[in-house]
Amino acid sequence: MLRTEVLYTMFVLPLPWPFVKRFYLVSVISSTNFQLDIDECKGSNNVCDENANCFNTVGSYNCTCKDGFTGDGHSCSDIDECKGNHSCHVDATCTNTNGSYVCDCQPGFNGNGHNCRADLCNHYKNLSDANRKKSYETPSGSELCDSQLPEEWYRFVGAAGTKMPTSRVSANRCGTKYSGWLDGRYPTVEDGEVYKDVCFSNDAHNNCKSKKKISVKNCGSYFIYKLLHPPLCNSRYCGTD
Ligand SMILES: [Ca+2]
Repeated sequence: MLRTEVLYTMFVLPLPWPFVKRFYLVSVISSTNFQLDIDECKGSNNVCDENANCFNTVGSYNCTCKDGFTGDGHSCSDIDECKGNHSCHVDATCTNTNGSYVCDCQPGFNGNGHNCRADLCNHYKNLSDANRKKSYETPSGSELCDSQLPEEWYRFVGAAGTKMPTSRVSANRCGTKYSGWLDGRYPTVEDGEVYKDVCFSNDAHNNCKSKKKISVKNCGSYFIYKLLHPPLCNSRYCGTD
Protein backbone atom coordinates (compact mmCIF):
# COMPACT_ATOMS: atom_id res chain seq x y z
CA MET A 1 0.00 0.00 0.00
CA LEU A 2 1.32 3.47 -0.91
CA ARG A 3 0.57 6.59 1.02
CA THR A 4 0.90 10.15 -0.32
CA GLU A 5 3.00 12.25 1.96
CA VAL A 6 2.33 15.97 2.33
CA LEU A 7 5.56 17.70 3.05
CA TYR A 8 5.80 21.12 4.57
CA THR A 9 9.04 22.83 3.79
CA MET A 10 10.18 25.92 5.57
CA PHE A 11 12.36 28.56 3.98
CA VAL A 12 13.80 31.60 5.76
CA LEU A 13 14.27 34.43 3.30
CA PRO A 14 16.79 37.30 3.98
CA LEU A 15 14.20 40.13 3.66
CA PRO A 16 15.06 43.54 5.34
CA TRP A 17 13.01 45.15 8.11
CA PRO A 18 10.21 46.48 8.17
CA PHE A 19 9.27 43.86 5.70
CA VAL A 20 8.32 40.67 7.11
CA LYS A 21 11.48 39.55 8.69
CA ARG A 22 10.60 36.10 8.36
CA PHE A 23 8.56 34.62 5.63
CA TYR A 24 7.34 31.20 5.76
CA LEU A 25 6.81 29.54 2.55
CA VAL A 26 4.73 26.54 2.71
CA SER A 27 5.25 24.30 -0.13
CA VAL A 28 2.80 21.61 -0.63
CA ILE A 29 4.30 18.89 -2.59
CA SER A 30 2.10 16.16 -3.82
CA SER A 31 3.79 13.79 -6.14
CA THR A 32 4.10 10.06 -6.66
CA ASN A 33 7.83 10.60 -6.25
CA PHE A 34 7.14 10.83 -2.55
CA GLN A 35 4.85 7.80 -2.15
CA LEU A 36 6.26 5.64 0.67
CA ASP A 37 5.70 1.90 1.14
CA ILE A 38 3.84 0.64 4.17
CA ASP A 39 5.17 -2.53 5.79
CA GLU A 40 2.05 -4.66 6.12
CA CYS A 41 4.06 -7.27 7.99
CA LYS A 42 4.62 -5.01 10.99
CA GLY A 43 2.52 -5.14 14.09
CA SER A 44 -1.24 -4.93 13.73
CA ASN A 45 -0.94 -4.54 9.96
CA ASN A 46 -0.03 -8.22 9.63
CA VAL A 47 -2.98 -10.09 8.21
CA CYS A 48 -1.13 -13.35 7.58
CA ASP A 49 -2.04 -16.47 9.54
CA GLU A 50 -0.17 -16.87 12.82
CA ASN A 51 1.46 -19.95 11.27
CA ALA A 52 2.58 -18.06 8.16
CA ASN A 53 5.61 -15.98 7.30
CA CYS A 54 4.86 -12.45 6.05
CA PHE A 55 7.10 -10.95 3.36
CA ASN A 56 6.80 -7.24 2.73
CA THR A 57 7.19 -6.08 -0.88
CA VAL A 58 7.09 -2.63 -2.49
CA GLY A 59 3.42 -1.80 -2.61
CA SER A 60 2.27 -5.20 -1.37
CA TYR A 61 3.11 -8.27 0.72
CA ASN A 62 3.07 -12.08 0.61
CA CYS A 63 1.92 -14.64 3.16
CA THR A 64 3.46 -18.11 3.05
CA CYS A 65 2.53 -20.91 5.44
CA LYS A 66 5.41 -22.08 7.61
CA ASP A 67 6.94 -25.54 7.24
CA GLY A 68 4.56 -28.16 8.52
CA PHE A 69 1.48 -26.14 7.56
CA THR A 70 -0.58 -25.88 4.41
CA GLY A 71 -2.88 -23.13 3.08
CA ASP A 72 -2.88 -19.80 1.29
CA GLY A 73 -0.92 -17.94 3.93
CA HIS A 74 -3.97 -16.16 5.31
CA SER A 75 -5.27 -19.45 6.63
CA CYS A 76 -2.79 -22.23 7.45
CA SER A 77 -3.56 -25.65 8.90
CA ASP A 78 -1.29 -28.37 10.24
CA ILE A 79 -0.10 -31.13 7.92
CA ASP A 80 -0.56 -34.61 9.40
CA GLU A 81 2.80 -36.00 8.32
CA CYS A 82 1.99 -39.37 9.89
CA LYS A 83 -0.64 -39.95 7.22
CA GLY A 84 1.75 -39.17 4.41
CA ASN A 85 5.42 -38.30 4.22
CA HIS A 86 7.44 -38.86 7.36
CA SER A 87 10.84 -40.28 8.18
CA CYS A 88 9.91 -42.48 11.14
CA HIS A 89 11.52 -45.93 11.12
CA VAL A 90 9.35 -48.90 10.21
CA ASP A 91 9.67 -50.03 13.84
CA ALA A 92 8.69 -46.60 15.22
CA THR A 93 5.39 -44.94 16.08
CA CYS A 94 4.60 -41.61 14.39
CA THR A 95 2.72 -38.99 16.41
CA ASN A 96 1.42 -35.88 14.67
CA THR A 97 2.00 -32.50 16.36
CA ASN A 98 1.07 -28.94 15.42
CA GLY A 99 3.58 -27.98 12.74
CA SER A 100 5.62 -31.16 12.99
CA TYR A 101 5.58 -34.81 14.15
CA VAL A 102 7.41 -37.08 16.56
CA CYS A 103 8.90 -40.55 15.99
CA ASP A 104 9.31 -42.99 18.90
CA CYS A 105 10.80 -46.47 18.61
CA GLN A 106 8.29 -49.14 19.49
CA PRO A 107 8.69 -51.19 22.70
CA GLY A 108 11.54 -53.65 22.36
CA PHE A 109 13.49 -51.31 20.05
CA ASN A 110 16.13 -48.69 20.79
CA GLY A 111 16.96 -45.57 18.78
CA ASN A 112 15.92 -42.04 17.95
CA GLY A 113 12.72 -42.94 16.11
CA HIS A 114 14.25 -42.44 12.69
CA ASN A 115 16.58 -45.38 13.24
CA CYS A 116 15.34 -48.14 15.52
CA ARG A 117 17.26 -51.26 16.39
CA ALA A 118 15.82 -54.31 18.03
CA ASP A 119 16.70 -54.47 21.72
CA LEU A 120 18.49 -57.81 21.67
CA CYS A 121 17.50 -58.53 25.25
CA ASN A 122 13.90 -58.72 24.06
CA HIS A 123 14.56 -60.66 20.88
CA TYR A 124 15.99 -64.11 21.44
CA LYS A 125 15.01 -67.76 21.35
CA ASN A 126 15.08 -70.17 24.27
CA LEU A 127 17.25 -73.26 24.60
CA SER A 128 15.48 -75.44 27.15
CA ASP A 129 16.30 -79.07 26.34
CA ALA A 130 17.53 -81.12 29.31
CA ASN A 131 20.04 -82.91 27.08
CA ARG A 132 21.85 -79.59 26.55
CA LYS A 133 22.95 -79.35 30.17
CA LYS A 134 26.63 -80.05 30.86
CA SER A 135 25.74 -82.79 33.35
CA TYR A 136 23.93 -84.80 30.67
CA GLU A 137 26.01 -87.75 29.51
CA THR A 138 25.56 -88.31 25.81
CA PRO A 139 24.47 -91.85 24.98
CA SER A 140 26.80 -93.41 22.44
CA GLY A 141 25.45 -93.12 18.94
CA SER A 142 23.01 -90.28 19.71
CA GLU A 143 25.36 -87.32 19.42
CA LEU A 144 23.73 -84.12 18.17
CA CYS A 145 25.29 -81.13 16.37
CA ASP A 146 24.41 -77.43 16.51
CA SER A 147 25.10 -77.13 12.80
CA GLN A 148 21.33 -77.50 12.52
CA LEU A 149 20.69 -74.63 14.94
CA PRO A 150 19.64 -71.39 13.17
CA GLU A 151 22.28 -68.71 13.81
CA GLU A 152 20.33 -66.42 16.12
CA TRP A 153 20.36 -65.04 19.66
CA TYR A 154 19.60 -67.58 22.37
CA ARG A 155 19.05 -67.76 26.10
CA PHE A 156 19.48 -70.88 28.24
CA VAL A 157 16.32 -71.55 30.23
CA GLY A 158 14.57 -74.36 32.10
CA ALA A 159 16.15 -77.81 32.03
CA ALA A 160 19.02 -76.56 29.85
CA GLY A 161 20.26 -74.33 32.69
CA THR A 162 20.60 -70.55 32.86
CA LYS A 163 23.88 -69.89 31.06
CA MET A 164 26.88 -71.38 29.31
CA PRO A 165 29.57 -72.75 31.67
CA THR A 166 32.90 -70.89 31.83
CA SER A 167 35.03 -73.88 32.75
CA ARG A 168 35.85 -76.96 30.73
CA VAL A 169 33.07 -79.43 30.13
CA SER A 170 34.11 -83.00 29.52
CA ALA A 171 33.68 -84.45 26.07
CA ASN A 172 30.57 -86.50 25.42
CA ARG A 173 28.32 -84.25 27.49
CA CYS A 174 25.26 -82.11 26.75
CA GLY A 175 23.96 -84.36 23.99
CA THR A 176 27.02 -84.27 21.78
CA LYS A 177 30.59 -85.47 21.38
CA TYR A 178 32.45 -82.12 21.47
CA SER A 179 30.98 -80.15 24.40
CA GLY A 180 30.99 -76.37 24.07
CA TRP A 181 31.80 -73.98 26.96
CA LEU A 182 32.62 -70.27 27.21
CA ASP A 183 36.29 -69.38 27.55
CA GLY A 184 36.73 -66.43 29.94
CA ARG A 185 34.54 -64.31 32.17
CA TYR A 186 31.14 -62.93 31.32
CA PRO A 187 30.69 -59.31 30.23
CA THR A 188 28.94 -56.75 32.42
CA VAL A 189 25.78 -54.97 31.31
CA GLU A 190 27.92 -51.91 30.54
CA ASP A 191 30.19 -53.96 28.30
CA GLY A 192 27.29 -54.44 25.88
CA GLU A 193 27.72 -57.00 23.13
CA VAL A 194 31.16 -58.66 23.28
CA TYR A 195 32.94 -61.41 21.39
CA LYS A 196 33.90 -64.54 23.30
CA ASP A 197 35.50 -67.83 22.34
CA VAL A 198 33.57 -71.03 22.86
CA CYS A 199 35.79 -74.08 23.27
CA PHE A 200 34.65 -77.52 22.24
CA SER A 201 36.18 -80.31 24.28
CA ASN A 202 37.20 -83.62 22.82
CA ASP A 203 38.80 -86.69 24.27
CA ALA A 204 42.30 -86.06 23.01
CA HIS A 205 42.69 -82.38 23.98
CA ASN A 206 42.00 -80.78 27.32
CA ASN A 207 41.88 -77.24 26.05
CA CYS A 208 40.55 -75.21 23.18
CA LYS A 209 41.52 -77.41 20.28
CA SER A 210 38.40 -76.42 18.43
CA LYS A 211 36.76 -73.07 19.03
CA LYS A 212 34.20 -70.61 17.71
CA LYS A 213 33.95 -66.87 18.38
CA ILE A 214 30.41 -65.82 19.29
CA SER A 215 28.71 -62.68 20.65
CA VAL A 216 27.57 -62.59 24.28
CA LYS A 217 25.46 -59.94 25.98
CA ASN A 218 24.60 -59.39 29.63
CA CYS A 219 20.92 -58.44 29.89
CA GLY A 220 21.04 -57.82 33.64
CA SER A 221 19.35 -60.91 35.03
CA TYR A 222 20.36 -63.26 32.19
CA PHE A 223 22.78 -63.68 29.30
CA ILE A 224 22.08 -64.12 25.62
CA TYR A 225 24.35 -65.63 22.99
CA LYS A 226 24.55 -65.25 19.23
CA LEU A 227 25.23 -68.90 18.46
CA LEU A 228 26.99 -69.70 15.20
CA HIS A 229 27.45 -73.05 13.61
CA PRO A 230 30.30 -74.92 15.38
CA PRO A 231 33.52 -75.62 13.48
CA LEU A 232 32.93 -79.35 13.38
CA CYS A 233 30.34 -81.98 14.18
CA ASN A 234 29.28 -83.29 16.44
CA SER A 235 29.52 -80.17 18.65
CA ARG A 236 26.97 -78.38 20.83
CA TYR A 237 26.77 -75.35 23.07
CA CYS A 238 26.24 -76.58 26.65
CA GLY A 239 24.25 -75.03 29.50
CA THR A 240 24.64 -74.99 33.26
CA ASP A 241 22.74 -73.69 36.27
CA1 LIG B 1 1.98 -32.00 11.86
